Amino acid sequence: MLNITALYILEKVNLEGWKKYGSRYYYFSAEEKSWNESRQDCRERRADLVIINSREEQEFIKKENKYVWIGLSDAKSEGQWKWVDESPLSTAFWRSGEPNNANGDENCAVFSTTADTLKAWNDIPCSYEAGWICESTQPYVRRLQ
Ligand code: 2F8
Ligand code: CA
Repeated sequence: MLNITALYILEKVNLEGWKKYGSRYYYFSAEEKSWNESRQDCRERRADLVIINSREEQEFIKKENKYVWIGLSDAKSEGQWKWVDESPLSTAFWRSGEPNNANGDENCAVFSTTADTLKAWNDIPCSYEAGWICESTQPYVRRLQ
């Protein structure tokens, strides 16, 4: 049986994957996966891929300087970008010239930071591997049975 101290340490280790920004928590992966596998990982953490609703949130993610999937895709209908909660895209931060659906096969959005601009998103094939960011109202803490 685990004692209270051991449980506390386990919770602390798990919480370290999450960062708080505003009222939300963000999990930055240490691995790389496809967009679908990344989304699945978020769901297993009681979260979903990040939805970016503001310039401030975009700035927060840019500071991490990582190549990561965000919860934005046009896989269901080409050119109709939707967030994972089905909401349509309003404020966008595409890189110059993006999204371009290169080779007719780019349906998922990745955060690909460049210097001196907030315009960081690119569409790439969903099967490519990248890191990912999950977003949740609460950090998920896995408890051992
Ligand atoms: O020049 C922009 C173009 O660059 C790459 O293709 C050559 C990107 N592809 C990948 O990162 C897989 C395109 O998405 C991007 O539009
Ligand atoms: Ca592209």
